[in-house]
Amino acid sequence: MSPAAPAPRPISHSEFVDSTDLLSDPVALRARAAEDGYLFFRRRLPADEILAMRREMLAVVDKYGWRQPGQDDLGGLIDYDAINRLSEEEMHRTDVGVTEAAYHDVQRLERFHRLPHHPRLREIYEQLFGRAVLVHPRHIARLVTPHTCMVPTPPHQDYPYIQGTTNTWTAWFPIGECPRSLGGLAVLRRSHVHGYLPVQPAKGAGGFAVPLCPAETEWVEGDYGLGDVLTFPCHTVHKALRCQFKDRIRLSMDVRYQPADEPVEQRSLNPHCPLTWEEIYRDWQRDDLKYYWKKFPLQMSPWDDGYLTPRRRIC
Ligand SMILES: O=C(O)CCC(=O)C(=O)O
Repeated sequence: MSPAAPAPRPISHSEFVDSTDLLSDPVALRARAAEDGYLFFRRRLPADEILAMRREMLAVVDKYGWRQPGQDDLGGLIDYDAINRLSEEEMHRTDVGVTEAAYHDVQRLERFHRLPHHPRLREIYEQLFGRAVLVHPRHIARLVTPHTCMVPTPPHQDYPYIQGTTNTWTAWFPIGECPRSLGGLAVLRRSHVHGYLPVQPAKGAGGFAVPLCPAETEWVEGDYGLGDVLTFPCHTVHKALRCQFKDRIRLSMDVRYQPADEPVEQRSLNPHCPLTWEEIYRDWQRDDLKYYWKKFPLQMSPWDDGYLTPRRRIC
């Protein structure tokens, strides 16, 4: 008789555990990361820096007429009709929640490229890696509007989209407060231990999802305050929660970090849009972050299409 398939474990939900107290103890920090497959830090980034970033992103949203009138420059109320006048095709050109023109405006913001280098973010990865940190310059902004074609980012791993080293970590942080009702990011605790999981086409950012089957047990989530940061290695499965509002925008950033002496794939050094770096740098006040990655003797690795090739998964 063949042995019966193990019964699927029930799915549970828990709250992020704050790891701030482990930042001074790299051994304990790494042990928690290895155990849980994520780290969460309350108020890691200064509130005034997040609010300044929010003001600049919302000014772009305002420029295109998608914000409701009568709110201050930090208010995230969106004109549902105005945003829904945009075609699905236009929205899908970026999949970040706004049109290509608006996304390019955000990508040109100097502050958007400066924030990921904040010493309080770098400190996390200096402690985790114990050696020089490479901040990937390819930052992603999400301006998740209530356009009807926007669906929450499906469960996925970042490795297929980033490649290079499996030791790359994502930092995800909202640009403003983000209660779970606004659709923050959740992680599947310990999912990194499975390594690469095959993908299937899915709706939502990235266009692929991992079918979860036995891996799906404990989703960890929380209400993000100003400056809170979630970080995880590139095999940790994560997804966005569904936004409960039809009139609010969720602003957030995805940034990647890796040890500078491990392989990196060329796309991680390119902008996350068709602009060139020169076009992005055009109005910057300072030069120190222009092409900063070129000072590292980087070891380049090739792109492999196979990771984003759908395969049947046996549960
Ligand atoms: O913010 C989102 O909806 C998706 C972010 C994400 O998946 C990532 O940072 O890798």
